[in-house]
Formats: sequence, C-alpha cells, structure tokens
Amino acid sequence: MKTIKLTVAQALVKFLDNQYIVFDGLETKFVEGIFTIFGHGIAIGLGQALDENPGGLKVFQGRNEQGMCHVATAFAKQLNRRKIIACSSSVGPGAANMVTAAATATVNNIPLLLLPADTYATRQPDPVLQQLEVADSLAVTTNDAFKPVCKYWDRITRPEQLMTALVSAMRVLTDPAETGAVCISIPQDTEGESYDYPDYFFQKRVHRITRPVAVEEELDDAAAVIAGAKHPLVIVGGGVKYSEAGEPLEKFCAEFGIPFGETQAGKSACKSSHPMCLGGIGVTGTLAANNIAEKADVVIAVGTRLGDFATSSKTAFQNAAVKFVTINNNRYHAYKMDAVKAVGDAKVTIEALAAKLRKQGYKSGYKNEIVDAKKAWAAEMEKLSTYAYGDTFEPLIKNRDPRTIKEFVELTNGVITQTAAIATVRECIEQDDIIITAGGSLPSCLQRMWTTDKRGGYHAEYGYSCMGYEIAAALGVKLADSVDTIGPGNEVYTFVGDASFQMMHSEIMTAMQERVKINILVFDNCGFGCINNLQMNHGVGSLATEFRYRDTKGGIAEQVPKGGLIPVDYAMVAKGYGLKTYTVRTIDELKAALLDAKKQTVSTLIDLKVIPKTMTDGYNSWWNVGVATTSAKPEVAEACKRVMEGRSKARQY
Ligand SMILES: Cc1ncc(C[n+]2csc(CCOP(=O)(O)OP(=O)(O)O)c2C)c(N)n1
Ligand SMILES: [Mg+2]
Repeated sequence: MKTIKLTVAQALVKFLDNQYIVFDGLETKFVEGIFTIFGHGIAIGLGQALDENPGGLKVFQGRNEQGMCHVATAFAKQLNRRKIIACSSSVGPGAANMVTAAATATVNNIPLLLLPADTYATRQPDPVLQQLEVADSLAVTTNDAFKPVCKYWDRITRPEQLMTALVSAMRVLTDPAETGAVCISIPQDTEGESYDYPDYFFQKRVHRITRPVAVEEELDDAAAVIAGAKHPLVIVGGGVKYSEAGEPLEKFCAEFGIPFGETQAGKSACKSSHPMCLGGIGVTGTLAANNIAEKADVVIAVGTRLGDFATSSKTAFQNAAVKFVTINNNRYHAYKMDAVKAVGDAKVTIEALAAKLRKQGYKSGYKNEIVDAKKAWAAEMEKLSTYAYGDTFEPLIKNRDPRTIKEFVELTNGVITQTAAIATVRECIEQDDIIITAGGSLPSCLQRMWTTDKRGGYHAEYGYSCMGYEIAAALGVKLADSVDTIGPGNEVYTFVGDASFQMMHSEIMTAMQERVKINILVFDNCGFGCINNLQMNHGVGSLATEFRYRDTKGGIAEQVPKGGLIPVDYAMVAKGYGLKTYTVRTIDELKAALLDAKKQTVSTLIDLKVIPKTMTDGYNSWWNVGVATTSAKPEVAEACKRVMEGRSKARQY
C-alpha cells in the first residue's frame, strides 16, 4: 500500500482539495477554500498545513466566527449548494460563536462544514486556555454544543478517524435531502499528529448529486388527488430553487392552470412575471396568494418545510375539504399536514407528475379568480409604492403611539416610508441585481413587494431569521457571483434593519479585504420595528424595542429606558471602514444615492431614515404567538381572545 505521511491537519486540507460534485452533468470543485479566525487551537495545526501547502484552496480571514459562517452559508446557498467554503475556528469562544450559524445553515438545508479546534486529546494541559471544564464528564467540551444543530458531528482523537469522518461529512454535505451543518471537531494536539495515510484517501472523489424521482405509486396517488381539484394551489419552496426546478414548475402551472405562491426560500425560483405567480404566501404573503389559498381545495407543497410563516400557522387553508400533496426529497418534510406524498427530487418529480396529469387531460377549474386576485394586489402595490408622509399621514401599522412617528421625524428629518423605499430600490437598481434579507420587518415587506425574473435574485434567510446574516451574506453572495454560473457582474444589495446592523456588521471588513463590492441599505427606524408592532398588537407596551435613553427621574434611573430616541449615524460607522456612504431622508435623496452607488467600485452604505410603522401588515394572514392568558390590562385580555379565536381556526398539526 502506498502511503503519504502527513499531519491530521495536512491530510484534512489535501482531502478537501480533492472533492468534486457532479450535478446535471456539470462537474464542480466542491470546496472553494477555508475561512479562518486563528487562535491557539488552530494557528499551528491547521494554520501550519495551509501555510505549507493550501493546494487549490483559498484562505479567507473572517472577523467574527458567526459572521464568517454566514458568508459561507450564503455562498453555498446562492450557488444552489454546488460549492462550499469550510469554516475553521479556534477552541472555546471561537467555536461557540459558530453555533448560531450552524443552526442557521441546518434549518435552511445549506451545507456548511465546520472545523472547530478542540481541547487536548491527551488532556495533559487541562484546563487549557478557553477550556470549558465539565466536572461530570471530561469528555464534554464546548464543541458538544454543535450536536443538536448539525446533521453530522464527529471528533477526531486519533489520526485514523479522520478518514471515515471526512467521508461521512461529504456524504451529508452533498446529500440534497439531508444536508446542513457538519461539525468535525479536532483537538489541537491531534491536528499536528502524523500518520501514514493510504494514498487512496486522497484520490479525486466526484460526488454525484442525483435526482431520484418519486416512485410510481406515489405519483399515482398525487395525480389522483390533483385530478379531483377545481382550485389547486402550488407552494414553491426553497427545494425548487436548489433542484433548479423553476422552469419545469412554471410550465407545470401554466399547462394545468395552477397558480403558485412563494415561500421566502422559494421566491425567485420562478419568475415573478409568470402569469400564475401570486407572489409571497402566508403571514407575510400577498393578498392575491392568501385569498386564493383560503379557498384552495388542493395544496401542492413543493420543496417546502411548510413553516408557520408559509401556512399562516396552519390557518391559511380554510376550504373544509382541502387536501395536501407534498413533493419533497426529504421524507420528514413530505409527511407534514398528513399530505399525500411524492418523495423525490422536485424537478423530475414535477415532470413525472405532469406526464400523468396530461394523460388524464387535467385542467384546473379557475375562471377569472387568478387574474382578479393579481389585479387587486397590483392596485395595493401601487398604493404601497406611493405611500408618502404628509399632513394627513396615517401609519400602515395602526393602533400605535403617534408620538413615536413625530419624534422620529423631528429627530432625523427623515420622511421615507419603508414601502415606498422598497419600491424605489426596485425601480432604480437593475432587474438582474440580487437582493438579500433575513431579519426584522424587511423580509415581510420584501416577500410581499419584491419582484424579480432573475432566478436566485431574491436571497432570503428566513428559516432561522437570524439577525446579523444580512451583511455577511452579501459578501457570500458576491463571492458566489464571481466564481460561477449564476451570472457574474450583478450588483448585490442587502436590506438590513438598524438593529440587525447593530447586531453584526463585522464582515464589512472582510468584504473590503476581498475587494468585492456590496451595497448595504440600512433601514433606520430607531428600533426593533416588527417586534415593537408585535408587542403592542398584543396589549404590551413599547418595552425595550425602541432605541431610547435611560433617563433619570428625581435622581433615580428609570427601570425601563423611556427617554428620547437615540440618533445613530450609520453612514459614519461605514465610512470608518472605507465605504462610500450616503444618508437619505427623502425618496428623491434615496434615488440619487442609488444612482451614485451604482457608479462606485467600492462597497456602499445608504443610511435610510425610515419612519417607524410604515411597513406592511395584514393581507388576510394570521400568526400564532404565545400570549398571556392572565392580565390586569384589558388590551392583553382582548389580544388573548383574538389569539384563541385564531387558534380555533387552525389545523392542529
Ligand atoms: C439573532 C436574533 N436575535 C433576535 C431575534 C428576534 N428579532 C426578530 S426581529 C428583531 C428586531 C429587528 O429589528 P431591525 O433589524 O431594526 O428591523 P425592523 O423590524 O425594525 O425592520 C428581533 C430582535 C432574531 N430574529 N435574531
Ligand atoms: Mg429597526
């Protein structure tokens, strides 16, 4: 047997450099590179290996471990999971910082390879700096925290273990039904240990991404249910995007006259301009999609987890006879809502199902309902797009303290409404540019209002809705855009709430380092806009969701910060990193900034002063949230009653 003597870390790098995937006949190198934030746990082990021979792998330097993992997640997501950037961290806090990002990737079914260092396998220096000492089991370390948020977890305490661990990691990372975060934890002493690895461990491996079609019996079951439908509806999930099934699904819907609504992950799998497209569906859906959903007799859920936002907490479908069909490559998701299941790849399963329905001469029974629903929504879009501040101004979010709005306008001089700002961005940027969203009220407005015919032009992380994803993701998307097929040269615009910006903008520095251009749109409304709405909607006061000073009354500090709003200059923050920045207070200023930002070669940030309470809401949707069932406040009791009424209309599981 031919062997190659390498350290564990050197073998890891060599192995990763030799992994490829083939999808629809196209071979792609799977690992683009490795993100690092070095510390004592990896600088000498993995760091040494990368320094001596990185092979074809790029080395990326992260700023915050969570941030760099979001970059890698967005990169893989934008490339429909064809390519990854592995993420390595030091031991302890560096590793723990990746846990949130691991969960984000797992919830969204995005491959993310994590390589956290671990405490000593020999235990000689215990406790090493940054070691979590667990007295009841010395086998437990910080890295055990990855177990519930990863699809595969392993710890390499002997060099030989690396071989089966990495083969297993690749199995999971390249499995369309099971992919997510994978954690390979390596103690820092093991990283440097040498071993005579068999040369076949480093052979070029090509992992085939297959398209299994649902079995004939399942296709027959699904076709039989759809054949009986007069008013069917398709829900387009993220699986449609990853399977690159947008076009066949559009054809399916056109041929059989079936309208479709889009989840956050599914949006931009199909073209917004398609005559059957109703736009976003569910809690943050359009009136068109939600009204059609309410009456639908068969709901065909393709590649979706059927999360509460997509189903309005299972109240969206009020036809007493409604039936569900799921097309999903993952059995767990296919089983939801007691659906008739077709377990398989979205593209080939839709095509096979279409063949069956065609044979039966199936057509839906819609007359003018789809056109009428779209017309009504278009009129609403027009209203939202031209929504302006003035004398008779009414906030879109009703039942609110009007003082906040006045105070905000006086503080910032900003009179931009969120909905008009979104419409303006859509109008001013190129049709094929890519937008990103994740947390706060922006994903809601964007799911309703954004339109694009570019496949992959709408990049939302709303599985975990992780604040802090947005800016890191812009870098990931831009890196993806420059390596591959998606269409190099597109501008990337990330929509970020002021709170989300505050939570994490660390990877701005990484974007500068990589010399890629991202455009950041900060929507400054002085607080957690959507959560403020949520709490006030449920009879709670405005409590710690606006950015207010803690004042002192009679020498005593307030128990809750209730002072004036705190002004923040986000443009100034970004300027410090070298971005070209703009502060805009009117729609005209926003237009001018967008036009100028296009001409820049460096990254840009536009700080939009956006009037609170000007985001979208309603449209025949409902969301089940926990509510207080005992309270002295009548508003809370009233809210509780409404929640209970909603729950009584919801499907139970
Ligand atoms: C990491 C993380 N922490 C907490 C939350 C809960 N959360 C959801 S939206 C939100 C506030 C968002 O505020 P901002 O980013 O300013 O957006 P806005 O609602 O004002 O548009 C919070 C705290 C979250 N989604 N993610
Ligand atoms: Mg905000």
